Parts: sequence; structure tokens; C-alpha cells
Amino acid sequence: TVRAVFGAVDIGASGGRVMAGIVEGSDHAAHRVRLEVVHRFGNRVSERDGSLFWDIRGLFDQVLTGLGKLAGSYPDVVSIGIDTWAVDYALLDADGELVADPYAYRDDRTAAVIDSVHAAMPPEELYAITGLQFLPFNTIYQLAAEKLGERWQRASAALLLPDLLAYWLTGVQRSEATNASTTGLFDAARHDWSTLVLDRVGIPSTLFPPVSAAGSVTGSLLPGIVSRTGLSRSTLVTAVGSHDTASAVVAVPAEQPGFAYISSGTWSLVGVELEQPILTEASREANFTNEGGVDNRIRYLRNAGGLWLLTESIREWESDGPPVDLADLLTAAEQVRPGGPLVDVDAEEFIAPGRMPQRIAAACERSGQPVPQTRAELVRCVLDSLAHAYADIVQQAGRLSGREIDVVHVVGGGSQNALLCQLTADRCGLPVVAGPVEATALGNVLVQARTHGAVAGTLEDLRELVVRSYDLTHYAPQESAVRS
Ligand code: ADP
Ligand code: LRH
Repeated sequence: TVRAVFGAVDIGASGGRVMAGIVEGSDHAAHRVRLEVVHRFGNRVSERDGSLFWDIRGLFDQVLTGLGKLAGSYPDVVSIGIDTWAVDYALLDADGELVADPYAYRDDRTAAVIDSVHAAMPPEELYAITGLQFLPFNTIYQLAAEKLGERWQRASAALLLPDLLAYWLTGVQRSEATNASTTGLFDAARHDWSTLVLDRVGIPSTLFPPVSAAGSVTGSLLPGIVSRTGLSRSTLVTAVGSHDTASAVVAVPAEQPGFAYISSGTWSLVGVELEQPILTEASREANFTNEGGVDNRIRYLRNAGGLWLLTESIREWESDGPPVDLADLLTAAEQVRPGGPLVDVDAEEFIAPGRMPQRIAAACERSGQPVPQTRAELVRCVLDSLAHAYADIVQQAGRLSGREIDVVHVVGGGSQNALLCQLTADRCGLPVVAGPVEATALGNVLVQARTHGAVAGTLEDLRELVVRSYDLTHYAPQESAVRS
């Protein structure tokens, strides 16, 4: 029996989906949750005059199309939740209108301002408050660059992208906390904007709207949205872990506390879940981040390069050749001898788009390693390098947090990459449990379902529901394989 249906809007750097999240169970308890894809659409950065932007209006249009299809199948959707990638923001003018397309985080304009931000507030002080890993695209640096431009003159407010989409659906402006925690402007211990950091870097403390927690109701749909989509006037928008990684971590099917997770998509987010942030110098030097999780948990993790290295390589090959079949490529990569070259997947040289195979080959050559000669060898190099980085980060996460790790969960699109999962198990020397693929949309649905009484309990209870609802794939570490 269906207890309730929720809508999840989940947009990643490589694509978006609108999902129906269906909670089933008796009158007293939810016993299963499942997702149905309602609408999928592509996403990519667009380049104009040497800068990188997101087509946010186009994405919103896709969201509305998806919500229209959702209403067609499930007219009684209780609520909608939205998550996207982190750090990016939109500027709004005094009338609440979008000033311009938001920059995409791979745009390199922040390089010129990082030193001036650190002169206003040294990295040690920033870390002690925000707990955030240094990444050149953290919102704090993006806004420092923005202040030098003409768009800033017209800006009176800023919204992170999921908050912008929620504003367009409801007319209500809020800053959802998990995503706010990725800006570099947020106090990790107090779970609120840091007026100290905002002051020091010269950003008005009123730029972002007040914080709301994942699980709180944002508002009702605007009349124009109701008529465009056919959704009911009683459908609400609920704040979820609007940072996609926060939603993904909610749905990690962990059964005991000693788990590490890898949210594997465009990026790989590798770490553990904690109750309190670790704001020490040792943690900062290891470049671990303390991002805010649902229920004020801490996502203690590092961003490692992800499948971006693979998708960008494929994009390059397809730009002057026929379409590449991912499954064939992965089968070929599996045949490549182990022990080949490794690159640093976290290197800043891999952040920008374009010419990825050439950049990977150059990195191998520079470090005196054999240069991949075939596509299969190049893909193997990427996957070996990712697995190597994962093992290193899992080990460091355990050491820095004092947590004994006995299993690694891989969720997201990359959990379908059997070779990557096996290499990860081998290099970590730990069992890997892969799935669910759509953990992000699932975490999005579960948080809404709890707010509206269709499920109950702690994150552990929600995870138990995921374990009950999904078939997972297990990879045992192979003794003979190369260890890091
Ligand atoms: P994001 O949310 O960052 O856009 P996803 O979690 O959707 O990313 O993951 C997308 C990635 O998953 C793709 O880049 C691709 O490498 C990988 N992937 C998707 N489907 C498969 C598959 N069938 N086999 C192996 N890898 C896959
Ligand atoms: C993954 C992600 C990650 C961020 C990056 C910008 O989609 O949200 O957690 O660091 O995108």
C-alpha cells in the first residue's frame, strides 16, 4: 500500500532528474521506499567570452517539465525537495530578479583573488570557523571575484542554486544549511552564517537569506507554478539536504557506525560521518572538510577528482569521432595489466574542461611514468588513480577522526562501475558495498517523507529502510591485487 508520494528534483553537474519517491507500508510503518524516474535531462557548463556559466533558466524549465509529468502520474504529491551541486550561487536585484546567469564553479576567475581573501582572513582562521576544505571555487572566493565586476553593482541578494529553484517555485527566499556549509562563509559549529567571516571579506551580512534546516517546510507553490505543472495547490516545497552530497549521505545503506562512504559522480566525495566538526590544524593540513549534514551531522570528507576525468576524456574522443560506448571501454580497461601509471586526481590542472586525455598523458610523462597508449590504458589510469586516492582518503579519515573503518559504501552513478568498485576494495583492503545508484534522490525523498510523517526516526532508521528496499552489490578485497 502506498503511504505517500514525494517529488525529488536532483540536478548534478552532468545531468538532472525529477523522481517520484514512493513510500509503501502498512498504516503504522513504512517498510519500503522506491524511486521512479519521471524525467531526465542533460546539464553542462556553457562558455561565453571565456567564462563558464550554468543555463539556470533552462534547467528550471526542465524542472517544470518534470514536475508536470510527475503531476500527470501522481496528482497527490505531498511535497517536492530540491538538491543540486554545491558552492554556486545566483545574484538577485532589488526586485528579486536574476541579475545574470550564475557562473559555473570550474570558471577560473577566482585565481586572481584568493590571495586577497587570505590577506583579509588567513586560511588557519577561516578553517577554525568554517571547517571547510580549501577549494579554489568555494563561494567565498567566487564572491570576492564577483565584487570586482559590474554584476555586483546590481546585486542585492544571493541564493545558492537549490534555494533559487525553491524561490522560483514558492516565492520564499531561504538558505538551506547543508549547502550553506559549502560556501566558506558558514560557521560549522553554530550552523549559521559567520558574520565575522562575511565582515572580514567585505560581504554584506544580509546578502544571503536566513538559514533553514533540512526538513523544514519552505512554502507552497506559487499559483503560476500550480497552473503550469498541474500539481495540487496543497503540494509543499520542503527543504532537504539541498547539497546533493548531503542527500546522498542520508541514503548510504550503512548498518554499523564504522563505515566510510564515497559519493561517486562528477566528483568523488570520500569520508565519514561525525557528530562534531574537527577544526584542528592537522585536519586543515590534510584538507579535510566539515560540511554540514542532515540532522546537524558532520560530513567529514575530502573532494577527490571524480568521474569528470573519464567523462571529459570521452567528450574529447567524441568531439572528433563516433560515440564511445562506456560499457565497452570499461571492459577493455579491465583487461589492462595492473600496476600502470597513476595521476593525482585532485590536481588543479584537471578542474577546467577540455583536452583531458592530453592533460592526463602530460601528467604521466612529467612524473616519469609510462604514458597510456590506448583509450583502454587511459581509462585504466583514471580508475587506478581514483581508487588509489580513495584508499588514501579513507585511511586518513579513519586516522584523523579516530574511527575504525570496516566497510566502504559507494553510492551514485559511479557505483555502477564494477571495475572502479573492485579496484577500490583492493586498494582499501576493505569490503565495498555498491549502491544505491540514485542515493541522492533517495536521501532527498527520505528527509521530506520524515517531515510529513510517512517515515520516522533517526538517520540510522532511514538507512535501515534503504537497506530493506535496495539490492546492493558486494565487492571483497582481493589479496593478490596491488595495495596502496
Ligand atoms: P552527477 O550527480 O555528478 O551528475 P552521477 O551520480 O549521476 O553524477 O554519476 C554520473 C557518472 O556515473 C557518469 O559520469 C558515469 O561515469 C557513471 N555511470 C553512469 N552509468 C554508468 C554505468 N552504467 N556504468 C558505469 N558507470 C556509469
Ligand atoms: C558534487 C558536489 C560536491 C561539491 C561540488 C562542487 O555534485 O556537490 O560535493 O564539492 O559538487
